[in-house]
Amino acid sequence: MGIEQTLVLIKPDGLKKSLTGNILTRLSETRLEIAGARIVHVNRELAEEHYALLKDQPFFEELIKYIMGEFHERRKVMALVYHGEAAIQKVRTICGATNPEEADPRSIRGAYGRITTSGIYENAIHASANPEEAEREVRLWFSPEELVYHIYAVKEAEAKREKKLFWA
Ligand code: IDP
Ligand code: MG
Repeated sequence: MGIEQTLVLIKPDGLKKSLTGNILTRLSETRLEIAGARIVHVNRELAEEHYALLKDQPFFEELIKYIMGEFHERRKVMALVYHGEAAIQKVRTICGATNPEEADPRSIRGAYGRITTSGIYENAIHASANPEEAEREVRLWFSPEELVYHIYAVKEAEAKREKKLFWA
């Protein structure tokens, strides 16, 4: 297994329920390091790219609205990259099963998740499921400059002329 990186998202229900601190505390049980963290506005393009593998599922459209924050009046998530030995499995174990009602009650999803009356799994947290998914997701949500360690290939290149925001 060796050193891995995995993407974690605290989903809009987790933010709305003020669970950020609790979830980060639970994740610290893994003794993994945080390689990067950001609050991200989730537009439809990012949401659909993130869940591209699920686009044929009947719940896809609701899932996109959920991760975009449409049900929780906040269009943002907290994205983190955890780094260390067997990071992917360690984080998945603490998250618990996808269905919050089947998840171990001591897991994050078991403790904080719910299924809404319209059938959405509000399970508070996302974590990459395997190495291929982890690489794809870390590269989707973070630029290399936002991470303090790199396990995926990076390259140096001249930045194209791009507009950036500066403090006025
Ligand atoms: P995972 O998040 O445990 O990796 P995935 O199968 O990748 O599970 O599904 C992504 C997300 O889609 C889940 O976390 C959950 O929010 C939602 N989801 C998955 N399966 C269902 C379902 O059967 N009904 C409603 N929502 C679902
Ligand atoms: Mg998944």
